[in-house]
Amino acid sequence: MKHSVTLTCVLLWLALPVHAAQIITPAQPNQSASSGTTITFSPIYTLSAPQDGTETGLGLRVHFNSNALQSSNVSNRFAYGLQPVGEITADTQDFDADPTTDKYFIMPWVDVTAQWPGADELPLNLATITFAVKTGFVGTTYIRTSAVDTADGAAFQTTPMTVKIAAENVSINIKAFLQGAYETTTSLMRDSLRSANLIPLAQPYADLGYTGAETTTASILNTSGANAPVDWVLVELRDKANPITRLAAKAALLQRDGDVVDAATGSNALVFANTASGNYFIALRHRNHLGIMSAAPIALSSIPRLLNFASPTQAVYGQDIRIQQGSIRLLPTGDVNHDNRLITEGPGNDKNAILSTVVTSAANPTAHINYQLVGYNPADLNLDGKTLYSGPDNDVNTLLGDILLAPDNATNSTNYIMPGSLPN
Ligand SMILES: [Ca+2]
Ligand SMILES: [Ca+2]
Ligand SMILES: [Ca+2]
Ligand SMILES: [Ca+2]
Repeated sequence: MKHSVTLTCVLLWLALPVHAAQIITPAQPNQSASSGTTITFSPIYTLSAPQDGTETGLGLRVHFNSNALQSSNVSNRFAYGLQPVGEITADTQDFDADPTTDKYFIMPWVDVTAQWPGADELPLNLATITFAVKTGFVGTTYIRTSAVDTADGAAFQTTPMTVKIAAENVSINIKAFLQGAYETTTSLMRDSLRSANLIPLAQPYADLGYTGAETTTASILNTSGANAPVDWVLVELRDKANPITRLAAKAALLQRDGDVVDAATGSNALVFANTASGNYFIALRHRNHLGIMSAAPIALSSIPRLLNFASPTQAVYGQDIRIQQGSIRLLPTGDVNHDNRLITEGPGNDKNAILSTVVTSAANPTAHINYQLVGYNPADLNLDGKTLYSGPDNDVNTLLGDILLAPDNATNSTNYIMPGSLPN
């Protein structure tokens, strides 16, 4: 009796198919990347001995950290038994036992005839999965796999892919002049805002949709001479394929001699942290001057690249609206209301914005039209620290001159609308 039980067990064991472990190994287990680039994950499939290749398929989850990576494409999928790729799903049950891999998607292969994938195919590359490395993530992240279903009785073994994402910076030297502040006698810009202690310590570009945390220091604002700060400016890196899209921005200080410098350090090299080397449109904006942008995308890397908007040979995007002043070029002043146009007559005009700033100020309770309003104000078009609607050094005349002499205003009409060239 005892003998027959043993024999029955042996026969039963022989009757069962001999199943192996299904094994996934990344083609490149260790990769290095930087933000803005892409990496590929190629899961290589094989079986532990015997490699008979007669399985019913595999349901493979691919796990990744969505803070570091964005799944962008699955290609070259092994065709036999192929089923559609699943949606990207939150890994709330943490199937791969790694809490940092918060998302997964499923790639299934099914063969009811248990001939998957075929012995001559092993080892085989199941797919090429492309991930974009997200901007801002620095450190090590993993792509792991787990099995929804293995072939009947098969174990599952997997090795993760390790991705080390290094910080990458790009650096630019920018030079530009603002018409409102420019003084022909010195060929420098005036620093009246600075000398009147009106330049804020924190960047002032929330009105332009920029909420960066840049600040400067009292020490930098105490600098006099050619390197004295004139005002804050905003530098933008825009998408080479779509120049309306701002990919990165940095508020910086403009010096009297035209250098745009880091607000915290005073360095001429403006460094954009966690930004991949590559081609970008570069735009320069100011609170009340029309902005400007490079004519074409410019290759940036960690080695500072010079962009001189003051030079007539620096090509600019769209119509060249810069004001000619001898051999240099100036950004036109006058956009009090930040609508990327200069207007002196009719709806939305910048001239009335100056008037209403003066007459509605609490400091001017009797609403005098010729009141000199002291302060850091977008209506102060010549950046002398005073908003003035009429009289000597008023803020209206330069705006009016820009309108009358605009290249396309053939009739020198005061109701001409001068469009900015910065796409928005
Ligand atoms: Ca996980
Ligand atoms: Ca300088
Ligand atoms: Ca305007
Ligand atoms: Ca003024």
